[in-house]
Amino acid sequence: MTSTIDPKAIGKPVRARRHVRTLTGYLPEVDATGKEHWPRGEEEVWQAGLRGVDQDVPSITKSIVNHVQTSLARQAYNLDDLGAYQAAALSVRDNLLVNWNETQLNYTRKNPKRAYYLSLEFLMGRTLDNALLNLGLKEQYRDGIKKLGFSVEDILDKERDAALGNGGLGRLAACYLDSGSSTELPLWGYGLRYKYGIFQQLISPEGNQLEAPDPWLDNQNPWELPRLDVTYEVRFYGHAERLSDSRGVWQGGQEVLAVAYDVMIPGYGTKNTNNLRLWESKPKRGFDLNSFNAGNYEAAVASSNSADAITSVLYPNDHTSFGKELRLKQQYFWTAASLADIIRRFKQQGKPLKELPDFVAIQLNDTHPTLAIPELMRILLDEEDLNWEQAWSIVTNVFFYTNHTVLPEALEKWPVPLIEHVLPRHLQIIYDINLFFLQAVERKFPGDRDRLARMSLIEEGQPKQVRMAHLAAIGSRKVNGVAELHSDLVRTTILKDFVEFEGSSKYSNVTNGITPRRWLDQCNPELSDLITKTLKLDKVVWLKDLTKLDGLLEFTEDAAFRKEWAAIKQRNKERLANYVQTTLGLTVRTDAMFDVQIKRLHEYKRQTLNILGVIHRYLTLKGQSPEERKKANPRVVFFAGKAAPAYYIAKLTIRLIVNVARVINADPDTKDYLQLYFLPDYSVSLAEVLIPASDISQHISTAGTEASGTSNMKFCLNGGLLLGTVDGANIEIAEEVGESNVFFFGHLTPAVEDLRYQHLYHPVPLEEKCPTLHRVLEQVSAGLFDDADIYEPLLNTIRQNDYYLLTDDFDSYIAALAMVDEAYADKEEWTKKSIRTTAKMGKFSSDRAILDYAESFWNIEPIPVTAKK
Ligand code: NBG
Repeated sequence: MTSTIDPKAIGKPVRARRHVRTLTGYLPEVDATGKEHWPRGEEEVWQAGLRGVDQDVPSITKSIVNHVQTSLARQAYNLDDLGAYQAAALSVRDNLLVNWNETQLNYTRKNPKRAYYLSLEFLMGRTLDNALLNLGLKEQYRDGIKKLGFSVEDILDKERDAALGNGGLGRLAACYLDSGSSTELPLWGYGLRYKYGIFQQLISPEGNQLEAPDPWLDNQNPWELPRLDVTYEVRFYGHAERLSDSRGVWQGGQEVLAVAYDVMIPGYGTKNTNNLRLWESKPKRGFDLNSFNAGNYEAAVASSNSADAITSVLYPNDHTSFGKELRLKQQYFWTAASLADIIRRFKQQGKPLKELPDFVAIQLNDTHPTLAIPELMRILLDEEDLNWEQAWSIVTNVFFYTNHTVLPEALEKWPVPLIEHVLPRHLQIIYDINLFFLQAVERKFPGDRDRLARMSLIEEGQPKQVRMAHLAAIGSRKVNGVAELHSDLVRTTILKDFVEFEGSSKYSNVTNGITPRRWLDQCNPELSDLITKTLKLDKVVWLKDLTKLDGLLEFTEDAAFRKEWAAIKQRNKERLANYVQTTLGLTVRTDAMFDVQIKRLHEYKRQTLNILGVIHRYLTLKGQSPEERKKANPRVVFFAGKAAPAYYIAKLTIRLIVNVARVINADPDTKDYLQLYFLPDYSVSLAEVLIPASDISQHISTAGTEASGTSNMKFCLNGGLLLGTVDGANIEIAEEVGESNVFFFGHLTPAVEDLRYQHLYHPVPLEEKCPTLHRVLEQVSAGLFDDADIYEPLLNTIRQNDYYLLTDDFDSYIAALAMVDEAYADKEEWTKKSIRTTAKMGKFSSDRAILDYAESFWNIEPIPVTAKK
């Protein structure tokens, strides 16, 4: 034997890679009689070694101690809360994996059609509490952890949020995964394992938002299972050539490795545990050895760095489209790896590819995964040798596309030269799709050139751009919006031509939903218990069929019940006040109405309207005598939310809120009647404290701009009332709970275009149009809250143009706030409204929404693992 290394062999696998049976998707082999035979060793010995889900306190504490001792290599005397959290989490994970394995094996055996949810964002929040709830082990862990000398609350608090998302779109994806497992659907998620999630928001002394990285993986992440053997190679750049019959080849460029990390998604009240597979990028080879040998160390590590960069950060942008190469690479990396994995799983069954749509449905969450369409075409044409018609027919029966916004600035477009550079073969395919598509349009609407230009996948200009929403629409079997109004707007505005061409049945609606497990039972346990007691139902029953909440209606007239209901709200307010005290050192009064607006900062969401309303209230109070003031309804106003780091106006709004808070909270004349807080670093966990504490919450977007909203559902489910515009899911909430239980104001969607036209062509000076708002702006300009000039750019968006219609809606907004005050004065009636609101939220469970997708789109069915618990 010689120890000399052959340089040519460096970096090459020792032997050709063979497909080994280490992946999921295999079944035991059967003998001639059809009986499964044990693959190796003594079956009894194996069986004795296999574990089930721990059920009793002694097994649980044993497992936790075991993890302290082995996984953490610590002892009782050097274990802190974080260590206890980690050990408890690892023991929970063991249980999840037992169910996960069983679920996956069951799917393999039954081989059903499966659905895959492709989302660039999954805003999961914390896992431990949810996993315990879904496993039905909350009480056992509470007892066990106590016996080990820790408190479950302290331990839960040690977990960091998995914040792999920006806002509603990412949180919706997380709710859908929970519901997919809870309804026992064979549904997997595919996403990216960002090393850094959404930034941490800090507020400087001047009130500016500062962004710090979120290194959420700094501590070991117990909720993922690295699958270092599940890897795919993903190519970028290089060159593409066309062959005959629409086929092509793509070679050269850079190859990057995608490595799978699996996150277990337990269902509630079932063993079904689905998978969220997140990809991490890795250099295919750590070093480019040629450069390394030539002494060029920097070039050698450069490609490794660029490969690692792909999954290093979540883009913190929200409702913007931006032509960044790295973002395009993220999108392709993720869709290519996910498709490769899906096709591998399908092919393992030995079925012909034309049957793919019978076994696979892929949901595109917004346009971010649209490259999956040309990528599947590439695989089918170039690798599987299908012809164009065969390939296109498969593609258009596999994909489904959900649109989440009609805002023009958020509709993704990619410059043609960029796609050509990064994905040359895909650009050819996109051009081919476009040609065939436009030829068909031309046949239906001969000579209508404007229509062809409007519908083309390619927008003319310098540079030309690929319109991803058009590609997603024509490449999918169904397209939907996320609330009735929004779906109507999709059909009548951004995709109108497509509806005319393809017919309206392809374009439908699935109103969003939220998981009542996290958004009621976990965040508001007292209310959940009261509901269980009152409905006289097992908790599992109503948490899995939320329409059962309807049964609360008959208790609205029950004074004792109302008292309990109101007392819980009060304790939730105290819990929030306590949070503010411990985190910010500020004392919040809890005998006032809690008024909350929490969401990403964006002009269309109109936090500015809210803060200007607060200033108006402040000025009004200041102008009153102490006697008059005593009649005021005391209010505490909370804001929380992040602004995209480059969104100047949104950041200025934060600054204004923070500085108004500083002045108002220090004013002895008014501070008993009005307090204002901006809570930094909004997150899922913070939402879980804020939402149950709200008396009223604000959802006040310009009509027609908020596709759905999902926090509106969360507040209402927790008995908070809604103050909003006639927009998104607010409308459906009002339909359910009754208009007398919500507070609506503002212009309606059909009026918006005309108002904008008036602003541009027939402007009326603000002092005439809306003197109340004029007075507020004057005070801000005069420097009442900060340096006089700072806010001018923000105020000018209102004075000039006013695209989001603050000047049109301000007066009715103030009137609506007054109605809220008046209604709140009658506490009994308010509590009735609160009960009625919760009672009518059944429609908004994400279980309903996911079943809707399963039945009307994906055509998949529940595949229960075994009998329910
Ligand atoms: C957001 C909408 C919300 C909606 C969520 C989830 C995007 C692009 N859209 O109104 O603005 O609730 O999606 O559907 O993030």
